[in-house]
This record gives sequence, structure tokens and C-alpha cells, in this order.
Amino acid sequence: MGGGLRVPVEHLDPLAFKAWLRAEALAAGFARAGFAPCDPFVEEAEHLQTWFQEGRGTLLPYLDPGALRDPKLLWPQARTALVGFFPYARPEAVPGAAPGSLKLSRYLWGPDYHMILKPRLTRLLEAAQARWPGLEGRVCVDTAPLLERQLAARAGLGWQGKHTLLIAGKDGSWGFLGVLLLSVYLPLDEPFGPDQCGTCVACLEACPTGALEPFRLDPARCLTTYSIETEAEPPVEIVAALADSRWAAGCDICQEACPWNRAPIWGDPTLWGGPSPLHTRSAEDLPRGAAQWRKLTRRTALRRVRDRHWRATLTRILGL
Ligand code: B12
Repeated sequence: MGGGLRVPVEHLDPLAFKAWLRAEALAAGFARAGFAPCDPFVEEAEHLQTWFQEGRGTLLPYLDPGALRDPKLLWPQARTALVGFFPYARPEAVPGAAPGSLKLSRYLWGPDYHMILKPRLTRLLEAAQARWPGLEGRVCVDTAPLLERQLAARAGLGWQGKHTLLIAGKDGSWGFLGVLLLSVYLPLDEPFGPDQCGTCVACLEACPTGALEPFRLDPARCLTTYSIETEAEPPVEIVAALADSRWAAGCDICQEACPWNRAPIWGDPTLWGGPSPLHTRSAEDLPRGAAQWRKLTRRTALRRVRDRHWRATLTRILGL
């Protein structure tokens, strides 16, 4: 990443600085990068309130409806958000393709994405600070209370599809979002206009548990919630859907059904590597002990799933 010369702050041209930042983000592997204001989410606030009042956040207690309403509650200095879309899908990463294997979501194919995106955004911030003295920033990838998909739409990257995920137009939805909050006002990008889902309901119809209504998800019915987020016992119909579909970690069904993912942008093979044995081993040979689980999930995003949680999911799917 080119650090460049230190420029006196009075000579900084925000437009040129923004163009440089975007170019650096693209060079760092983001397929799309845009700039959004860090203003409160006014239109979204009402939907958020209803969503939480309906109890949809119950199984995800870390979600804080108050904090989500305004990026400045996360970091008061936030003025502009650089939002990037980082592709991760691989053409050869087809969950369940190996004989007898269970399905693990595409986002689990390679190393932990937090470990890939965060250092890149941190280096970008450091390079930006070398050019803009006094600039402050915060890197957010997934774990901060921040409506990343809504920020991405504001930054013009795409729209929130009916499955609630960010669809980056012809590039599809197989991408992580990363955000760099900056303490300075930069020229903004045009927010993405109306969604492009049209009358399509492929994702809603494909979801085996009926977790989706247009533009809203019920986490209490989403398979991912039960294999990744919570050890709570799923209702019987969810257990049946896990067993039928064989999704052992995460679930890609709504995205597989999406026509925008027919010719998606692929992730860099040098980053995402090959599959872990969890993707390819037959179900009977999957690890069941804690030590083996720790070894096989080292430096992967599955590390946060405890071995007893993994065993419980295997039992639900295989009935052992
Ligand atoms: C919590 C969480 C989950 C939860 C809840 C998902 C969800 N849809 O909110 C669970 C565990 C289920 C989950 C699953 C997955 N996740 Co997740 N998750 C998050 C996380 C950490 C927070 C999301 C959040 O704040 N949700 C809160 C709810 C309230 O947000 P919301 O649904 O967008 O709220 C709006 C709608 O409900 C809408 N609405 C409500 N009512 C109504 C009514 C009408 C009429 C309308 C129009 C709208 C509307 O308005 C609300 C406000 O705008 C984000 C990272 C981040 N910080 O953003 C990653 C994130 C969203 N997840 C991600 C991924 C990859 C996944 C999975 C694909 C992983 C997998 N393969 O298993 C699945 C996809 C499931 C799905 N269809 O959403 C990526 C998505 C990337 C992308 N391209 O969009 C993110 C952005 C992480 C990242 N940094 O890359 N996830």
C-alpha cells in the first residue's frame, strides 16, 4: 500500500484524498468501495424498533437497538464511512460437494475473514494518517454495533436485498463488508437508489424454514443462528430442516437462490486457500472431540463455535 508523502493539511484536497483512498481500498482487495455519511439512520429507525419489539433480537443479545440507530454512538468522531465489499466466494467452494460431506457456508471456506479484512483496513488507515495529519479512524468488520449493510447502500455499493444482505449489483452478494470510520468530512458517493429485487421472491421461497419476509429476517428461524450464534435448542421444525438440508455451519440457501449470484465476482484464491477437512470429510469422520475441533478450526471463523455446540449440531443432523 503506497504511504506517499506527508502533505501539509492546508494543501489537502478532499476530492483527491477520497480518490486516493478508494484506489487504495480497491488495491487492498475490496471489489467496491464507497463513501457514506455517518448520520443517524432516520428511515431505518422505525423498522428497527418494530423488529426488536417483535422480539427478533432475542437470540442475538449483543444487538443493541439504541446503538444501531446512529454510527456516532459507536464513535462520536465519526464523520465519513469508507465501506468496502470484499468478495469471498470461490467457484470450487460448493458446500456439500464432497461425497458424504455436510455443508459449511462459503464464508467459512478459508481463514477467518476478520483476520484478512481488519489488517487491510488498519494499514489503509495508517497510510491515510500519513497523508492527513490528525486524521483519526476506527476499523469495523462485523463485530461493532453498526448497520454495515445500510452504510454500504448509503455508500452506493448496492442494495439490501429481500434476504437482507447487501447485493453489489452484478457482483452479487458473496462479499464481506468492512468499514473504516473517519473523523473528517469527505465528499460522499451517491446512495444506491431503490432495490433491484423487483418481483423476485426466490430467496423467500428457497428458505426451508420461512425465516424471510421481504427485507426482514427472523433470526429465530434462520439455520445460521442455531449452528453459529446460539446454543439454544432449536424448535423441532428447525431441527428437521437442519437434518434435511445438512447445513452444519451457517447456511447459504437464500444467496444460492438469488439470480444476482448467477455470475458473481469471485474471491482471491490466494487469500481463501483450499477447503478445510471440515468441508470435505464425510460426515462420519468429522471431529467430535474438543482437541481435534480446536486444531481444525484454528484461525478460522468457526473458532467461536464451541466444540459442544458443533457436536449438538452434528447430532441434530445425523441423529447420532
Ligand atoms: C447479527 C448478524 C447476523 C444474524 C442476523 C442477520 C440479519 N439479517 O440481521 C444471523 C446470525 C442470522 C446472521 C446470518 C448471516 N450473516 Co450476518 N451479520 C450480523 C451482523 C453482526 C449484525 C446485523 C444486524 O445488525 N442485524 C440487525 C437487523 C435489525 O438488521 P436488518 O435486518 O438489516 O434491519 C433492517 C431490516 O430488518 C429492515 N426491516 C425491518 N422491518 C421491515 C419492514 C419493511 C417493510 C422493510 C422494507 C424493511 C424492514 O429495516 C431494518 C433497519 O434497516 C452483521 C455485521 C454488521 N455489523 O452489520 C453480519 C452480516 C450482516 N452477516 C453477514 C453474513 C455473510 C451472514 C450470512 C450469509 C452467513 C452465513 N452464510 O451463514 C448469514 C445470512 C443470513 C441472512 N439472510 O441475513 C455479512 C453480510 C454481507 C453482505 N453481503 O450483506 C455481514 C454484513 C458481516 C460482514 N461484515 O460481512 N448474521
